[in-house]
Amino acid sequence: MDTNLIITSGCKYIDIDAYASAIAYRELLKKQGTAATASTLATPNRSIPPLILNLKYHLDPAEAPDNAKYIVLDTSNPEFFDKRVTAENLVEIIDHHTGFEGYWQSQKEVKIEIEFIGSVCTIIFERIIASNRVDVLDNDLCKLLIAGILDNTLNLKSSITTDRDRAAYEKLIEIGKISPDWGAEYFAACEAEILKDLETAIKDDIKIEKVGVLPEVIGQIVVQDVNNFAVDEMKTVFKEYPEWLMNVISLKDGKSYLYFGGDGVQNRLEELFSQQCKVDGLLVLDHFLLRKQIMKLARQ
Ligand SMILES: [Mn+2]
Repeated sequence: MDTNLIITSGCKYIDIDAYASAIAYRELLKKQGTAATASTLATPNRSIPPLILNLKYHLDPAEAPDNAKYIVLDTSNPEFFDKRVTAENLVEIIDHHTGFEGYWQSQKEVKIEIEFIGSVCTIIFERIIASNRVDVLDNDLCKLLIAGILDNTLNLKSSITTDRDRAAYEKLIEIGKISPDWGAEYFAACEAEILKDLETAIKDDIKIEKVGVLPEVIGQIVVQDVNNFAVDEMKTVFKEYPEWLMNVISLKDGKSYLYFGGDGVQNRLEELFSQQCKVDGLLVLDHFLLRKQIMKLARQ
């Protein structure tokens, strides 16, 4: 396609929220007469299982013309943008992570929408509706957006879930005539990928960013039941890092199990969460928090 407008996301890995929102935004722009491609140099992580890759929508090859302009979704920290993005070729950012809103407000030439809601897929869905382009929302595109919303909000149960996310989910189910089982099917497909290779699943979702008192290296994984989680296998992933934190979200009991390593980390975490560890190297929160919420807490 003859276009220089490229929709992309972060540089290390991309998750289903970035993947689905980039594809849906491309489809919306196309319908509006603006040709765009959606591509990444990053690795799709385990939130994009074969079930998703077998839908009819895909990313485009990551070829970029010299005069390419970029739209970045699902991240606003310039350090982590897709490697093709520069200060000169960036035109728009849509994100739901905190920390860089102020910086981008001062960069007047870049269009910005950064809101702390459940998922970027919700924002793209709302844009489709606001543009009167509900006709782009066929069955497969609805499935993609629903997967992004459910993954990033933990099945709409995370406290970052807003009424906007819930409304987007309900409307997508209705518009695409999607079976209410689609969410469970999607989560089962992700879990199967994780169990196949836990180490890779963890590695493909590590954030390296220094925020407040937190260790610089933070992993996250969602499991049905923490009792089936292979803690020793997880720890081998972090061997190379002097300090690290792993957020294991256990859906069964609705808690975050924060495993960590490194000198002084225990004291810093106990202070941040105003809570003592019952076992060394593990802090159990009585409710689950997403990594972005933990990072937001540490920024305050
Ligand atoms: Mn996201």
